[in-house]
Amino acid sequence: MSIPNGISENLDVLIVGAGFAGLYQLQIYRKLGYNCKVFDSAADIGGTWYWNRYPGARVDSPVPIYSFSTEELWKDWNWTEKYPGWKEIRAYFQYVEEKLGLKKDITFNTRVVSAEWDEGQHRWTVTTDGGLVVRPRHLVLATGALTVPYTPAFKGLEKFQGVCHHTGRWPEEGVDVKGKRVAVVGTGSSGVQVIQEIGPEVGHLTVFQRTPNLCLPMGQEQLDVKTQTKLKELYPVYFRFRHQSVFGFHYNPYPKDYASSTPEERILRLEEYWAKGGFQSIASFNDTGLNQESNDGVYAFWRSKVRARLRDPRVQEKLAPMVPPHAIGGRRPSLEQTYYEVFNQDNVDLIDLNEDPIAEFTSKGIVTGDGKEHEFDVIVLATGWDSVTGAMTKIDIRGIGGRTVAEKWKDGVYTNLGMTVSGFPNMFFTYGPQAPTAFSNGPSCVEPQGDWIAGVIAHMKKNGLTKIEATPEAEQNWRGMVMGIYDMLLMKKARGWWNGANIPGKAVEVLSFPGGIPTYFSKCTESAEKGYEGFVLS
Ligand code: N01
Repeated sequence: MSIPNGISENLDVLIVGAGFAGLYQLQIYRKLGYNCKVFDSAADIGGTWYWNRYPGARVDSPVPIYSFSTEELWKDWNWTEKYPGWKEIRAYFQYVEEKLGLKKDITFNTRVVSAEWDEGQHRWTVTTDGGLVVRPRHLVLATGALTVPYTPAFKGLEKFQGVCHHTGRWPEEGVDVKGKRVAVVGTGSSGVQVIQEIGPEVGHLTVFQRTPNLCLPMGQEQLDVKTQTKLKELYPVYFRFRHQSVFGFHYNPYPKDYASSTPEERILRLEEYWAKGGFQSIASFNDTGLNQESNDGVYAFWRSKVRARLRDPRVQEKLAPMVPPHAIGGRRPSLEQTYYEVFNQDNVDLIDLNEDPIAEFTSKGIVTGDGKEHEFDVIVLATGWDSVTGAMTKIDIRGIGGRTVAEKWKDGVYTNLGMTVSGFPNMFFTYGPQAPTAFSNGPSCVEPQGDWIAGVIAHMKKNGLTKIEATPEAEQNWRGMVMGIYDMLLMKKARGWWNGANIPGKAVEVLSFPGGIPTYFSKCTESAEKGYEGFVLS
């Protein structure tokens, strides 16, 4: 395929992905005057917000934390909600486009299918599904952590004659569910949001749950321009604090142990933080993720709050069991507003897949283990993603010696600083494995990662260097540190997308850096200040 106008074959940088991470980097390289382009398989900018348009999809990090930190992009922009929905976030991306005019350097509807390292030229040869070939010096994968939808291999799935979509591929024009018989399979964040949104309008809803989601109150607020204008005086502080906060938010957990608090302190602190809403609801103590007794105490508090909202004792036990299904905070909690109330509706059934597994799909619906056929007009597959590594291993990326990333990571992930891989020179990635990713607000992670990557590339340009490669020793050390921290955490006993256990055959291990944003970026800065320690440059 011929190269479209404006794209030269020998790019300085090719970025894959036009979400927060890709756009942030594009504007940096533009300012540096580099020849940089972005490819994205979507038809527009927004990354995850282009694809996730299922009913109820909304962010669960509050604004302005969940936005670009650049003043030009927040000075005149106002949100209507503290946790905006997908339509408003997409409007925000269009506003970013109005301000920065990034689209002229982005090629849409273009999926990168392969990338091969050319050791002679110190360049990547990148090929797209449309046959376009470019040879960038540097390849930046801003492909996102939750990009490749996972649909379990349900028997007979293809036989279903009604409407059936994965949440991550919901049709742009929407699906009419009013008065319909609807099934939702999966109760992760996507499932919770769909259930809460469509519950009041469907004819009948059947929820297929395997593991209860230990949901937290969102604490949604409507925002007005006047309040935001005042708050904007503090925005620079908020954005700087993101990098001092463990999870990239505007707070840190209360700096006291549950274990060493008095019973009265425990209750007062738990109530105080619960009232704040968001993930902060369970940030009332700083040992919840480490100490089983503390975690059990916080769980018991959570359970009492949830049970108080549910009428049916059976449903109480299914959604908020006496025995915790896993440590609270050990899997990603969803933020909800009216999720639990939906289960008090007479037209809502909850099927526990541990008692009644899905046997097969039929033309009319789903047959469960007890032989009963449940008939549906619409089935929503909220069954998650091949997370964190999936978008990278899906591309046929061949490094030195022709080895692919997928082969290298088959039995476990190896990276240096969660942004580079030994054997794959001049390749960087953001919001991927062994970086804060799943344990961080997105923009808080991808902006400083983008700055770090741009810093490396600028250093190389300035010094006439054409190749950078992580050393295997640095990778071993990085992996050792990631696993060492994880070993101390209660979350290691939980199974889900945080550790790859949701995908059959995937190596089960923590996929994100669990040591917090400040530690992570201090390690990245340290490497840079020592002349990119852990890398070989030539
Ligand atoms: O995916 P998930 P998600 N049979 O993997 C079930 C972000 N996000 O798309 O828990 C039956 O969490 C599975 O069951 P179990 C956020 O970071 C953010 O919901 O494995 N069920 C689970 O219930 C989130 O954490 C927002 O037992 C099966 C569900 O499917 C991440 O994306 C909104 C099954 C998958 O849940 C992923 O969330 C949405 C099977 N064979 C998403 N296989 C915001 O609010 C899987 N399941 C910003």
